[in-house]
Amino acid sequence: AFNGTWKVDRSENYDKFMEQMGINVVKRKLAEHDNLKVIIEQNGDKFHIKESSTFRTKDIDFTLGVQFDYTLADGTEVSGTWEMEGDVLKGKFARKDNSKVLTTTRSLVGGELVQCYNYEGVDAKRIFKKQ
Ligand code: MYR
Repeated sequence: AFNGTWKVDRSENYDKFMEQMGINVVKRKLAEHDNLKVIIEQNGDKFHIKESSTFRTKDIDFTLGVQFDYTLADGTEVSGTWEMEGDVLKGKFARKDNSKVLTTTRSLVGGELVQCYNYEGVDAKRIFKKQ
């Protein structure tokens, strides 16, 4: 169901979220227009994701419930897991620099992919349209 090519369409409170993450204003302005695209391929418990944006392109492989490392576009390193709860993907990732936790979910809402983020009390959303 998550399979496909998803392009970011709009974001909610993403600037505040990035600010809470400690990202400076210059990078936040660039990140606002990052043209993020994620290609998701799910096979059972295994996911392959191709991420591309104005910052980089990156291939990510993970298995539900199995811890993996990931580096955010600004260089912040995290480690954590994705799990499936019903129709919702729930991710929990700890930053390696301060061990604080970023939680994120992916769900399908009205044909759009909605990714929610939380870090230290600040919530944000990015909404993707299928290509
Ligand atoms: C993936 O499934 O796409 C790879 C793993 C994602 C890990 C957590 C993603 C959080 C991204 C937050 C970006 C915020 C930039 C401050």
